[in-house]
Amino acid sequence: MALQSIDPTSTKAWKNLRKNYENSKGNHLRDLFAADPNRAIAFSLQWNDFLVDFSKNRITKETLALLLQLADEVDLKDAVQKYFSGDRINVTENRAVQHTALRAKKTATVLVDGENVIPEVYEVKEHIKTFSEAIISGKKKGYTGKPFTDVVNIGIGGSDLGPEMVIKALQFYKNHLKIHFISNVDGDLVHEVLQELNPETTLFVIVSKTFTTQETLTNATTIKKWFLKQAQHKDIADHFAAVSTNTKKIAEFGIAAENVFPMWDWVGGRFSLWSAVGLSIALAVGYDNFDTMLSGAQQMDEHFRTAEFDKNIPVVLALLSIWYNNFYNAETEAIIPYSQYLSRFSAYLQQGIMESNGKSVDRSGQRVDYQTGTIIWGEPGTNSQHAFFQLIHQGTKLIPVDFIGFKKSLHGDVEHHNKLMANFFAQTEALMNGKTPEEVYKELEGLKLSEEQIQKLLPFKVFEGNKPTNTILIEQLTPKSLGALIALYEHKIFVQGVIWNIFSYDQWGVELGKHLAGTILKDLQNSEIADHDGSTMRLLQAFKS
Ligand code: G6Q
Repeated sequence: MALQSIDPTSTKAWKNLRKNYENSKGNHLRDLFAADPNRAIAFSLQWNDFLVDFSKNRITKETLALLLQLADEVDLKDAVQKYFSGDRINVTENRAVQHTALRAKKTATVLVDGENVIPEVYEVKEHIKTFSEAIISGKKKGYTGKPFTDVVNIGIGGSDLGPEMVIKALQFYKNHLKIHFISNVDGDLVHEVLQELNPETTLFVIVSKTFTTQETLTNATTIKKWFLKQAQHKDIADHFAAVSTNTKKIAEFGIAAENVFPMWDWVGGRFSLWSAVGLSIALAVGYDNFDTMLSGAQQMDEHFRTAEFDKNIPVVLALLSIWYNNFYNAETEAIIPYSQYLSRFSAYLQQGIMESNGKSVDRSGQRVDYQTGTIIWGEPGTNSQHAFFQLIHQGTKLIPVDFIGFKKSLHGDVEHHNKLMANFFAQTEALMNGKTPEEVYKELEGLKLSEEQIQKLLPFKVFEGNKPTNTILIEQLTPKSLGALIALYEHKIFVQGVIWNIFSYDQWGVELGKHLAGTILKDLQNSEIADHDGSTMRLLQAFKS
């Protein structure tokens, strides 16, 4: 069954949230903390080894109660049930949304169109295991009898960003295989990567759910030609694997049947790293680590599915995001992990969040008259402190930030880790407290500046503070905690989509891009240019001249 269509702005909660916003927008977080010493306890959640502190948000208990009421009024409970039970909630593509089935326990039953998909999921997992173990151990060899040293993942968007992010995130757990990513159709990238490779010892994994994506097929074809300069056609069977729903096209490409990994149309590209799309992850860190990551996600699924909404991390974080997006008119959200391993995490979530919730038509087909999807951006701390944090501290825009940090580092260098985490805590504290004119005055007085100098400098050194942050403090970056962290944001996306009354699992904007280039490519290849607007015409002529 499809999700219900309820306009969130028609709910009682929405109207009361508006009032709550008007009454509370003048509050300063500093005062809220002074008024309630237990605020950090009331507004935090402990789940397994995750501590989520959301007390540094511009909310009162009443705000949170109203946000939770909003979730009830749009019947989030019903939506969650449909999300997990294989209903075709991706209505515009007429598909179920079952990436959670990919990490479900073997004993689970997940029905898609009346059929339990779990046995098939586990069959593919077994294939990922045997294949990756044979490559890692050197049992499976290249066409000249040498073990593999390099793996190239050829895919784009959802068939690239997830595996790339996770392999960076789990670098500590990596084995000897060097993993490369070719996504962009930019030939300079392909040729740069190929220069580093020896065809005798390289495995190519072509990942494309549809196996029709121009970028991926172009890159795969270029690579195949390069490979065949040294190897024979029959050697393709040892060196190429493919992940796709389109088995016919894979066969046409010449991939051996035993190297074909199926995918399902009930898994969206941006949620597919848990499937065989994550084959390069299993190759990089070993199947057991890949599977542990899945089990971390499964635990988060369980939490999301069963925890009461006021104790439910994805629900609470989604509601807070809606609070700023729809009441404070904040347009962007930053995600700042204090771990260099998570350097691609924000870019990965950028796709997940912006592709899913970047919609302006509601589930009844009407244009919405309220804001939906937030703009996501971010880079790891502490580097970002030395770059764009200035704007978060003193700019004119309100930017809620998620700070993600770990209690223990992986290499165990306590001195470094304490310095890293001192910055982590200091930033959220400073963003909240700011610096008052009185404090700045005292500071400048201490520097023995004249009264005139103090008055001149003072306005520039004041920090308003009151900048909202969530702190997600996790024990350590492990395959398990990473799996749970990714799943947390996946469910946050779902909750926001439900409340905004939009369809989160289609991506017509991406599909548009897949077709647009075709016409112009003809203009570039042919001598004649078809009719275009004046600007495009002039640019095409300049390009061809
Ligand atoms: C993801 C999107 C998109 C997709 C790529 C690659 O949710 O649909 O990013 O993953 O366009 O598509 P293929 O895997 O079909 O090549």
